[in-house]
Amino acid sequence: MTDSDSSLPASFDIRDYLRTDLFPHFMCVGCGHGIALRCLLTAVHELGISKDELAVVSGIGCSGRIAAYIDANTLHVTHGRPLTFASGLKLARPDLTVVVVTGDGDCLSIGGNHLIHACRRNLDITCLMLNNEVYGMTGGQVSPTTDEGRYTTTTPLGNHEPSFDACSIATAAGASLVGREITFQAPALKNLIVEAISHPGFGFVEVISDCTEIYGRRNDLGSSTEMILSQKSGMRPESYGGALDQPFRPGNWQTGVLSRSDREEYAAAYRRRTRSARPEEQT
Ligand SMILES: Cc1ncc(C[n+]2csc(CCOP(=O)(O)OP(=O)(O)O)c2C)c(N)n1
Repeated sequence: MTDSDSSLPASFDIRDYLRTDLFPHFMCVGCGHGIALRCLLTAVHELGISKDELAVVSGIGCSGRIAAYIDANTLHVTHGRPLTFASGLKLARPDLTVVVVTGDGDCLSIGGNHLIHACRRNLDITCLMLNNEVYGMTGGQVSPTTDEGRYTTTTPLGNHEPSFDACSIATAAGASLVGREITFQAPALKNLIVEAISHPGFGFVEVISDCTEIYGRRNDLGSSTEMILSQKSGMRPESYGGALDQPFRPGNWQTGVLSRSDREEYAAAYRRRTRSARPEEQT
C-alpha cells in the first residue's frame, strides 16, 4: 500500500497520526507489526475518525508497544488486560472509537479469559490480535499460536502443543464479527479493519504478522521477504467469506470475514434496559 493508494485522499500522511518524537521506533527490521500499524492508521483516516475520537488500548509486548507510537488517546496497560481496560473505557465513553492492539501471548495466554468474555459481552470494540506465533518482546518463548514442531527458547526440542485457532475461539465465544488477514495483503487488511471498526459490536481481527529476528531465525524461515511471501502461499483465497469449517494450522490461513452476527451491542442494550427500569431518571 502506498500513499498514492487510489482509495485514499491525497492528503493522507501517516506521520500526522504518529508520535514521531518517539522515533526511532523499537521494532526490528522486517517485523510485520509495522504493517499492521500502518493498516490501522490508514483505516482510521479513511473512516474520518479524528485523533480525539480514537482511543487505542494495548497490553504488553512488541504488539502492545504500538499504542505508544499512535498520536491519539492511548492506554498502554498491564499484560493480558487491554480488553478489560477497553471495556471500562467504552462503557464510560461510548462516543470514542476504541481499538485494542494485542499480541497472541497477551490475548490468548494471560489474557485468554478476558478475550472469551469480551467476545461474549459484545461491546463495540475492535480487537486487533497481532499473531507472530511467539512471545517476541521477552525473547522468543512459545506462545499459544506457535506451530507444532517449531523451536523457541522454551521448546528447544520443538513445540509439542497444537496451535490455538483464535478465530474459532472468538466465534464460539460470541464475537459478532471475526476475521483474519495476512500482512502480505495490506490493502485487504486495511479493509478488514475498516469493516471491524464500522461494525457495531465486538470485532475480532487476527492479523498474521511475522517475527523475523526472534522466531524466523531460530526456525530457519528465511529473510523477512521470504517469511511474508510464505504467508501468501499458505493463504486459502477460496475461503474468502467462508465458514470456519477447515482444520486449522498456521500457514493454512482462511482470510477475510469468517463469521458475523447482528447480536445487540452490549452498551446499547444496557442503556435501553436502564431507561426502561428507571424512566423517572430520564430527563
Ligand atoms: C504479568 C506479566 N507477566 C509476564 C510479563 C512478561 N511479558 C511481557 S511481554 C510478554 C509476551 C508478549 O508476547 P505477545 O503478546 O505474543 O507479543 P509480541 O511481543 O510477540 O508482539 C511477556 C510474557 C509481564 N510483563 N507481565
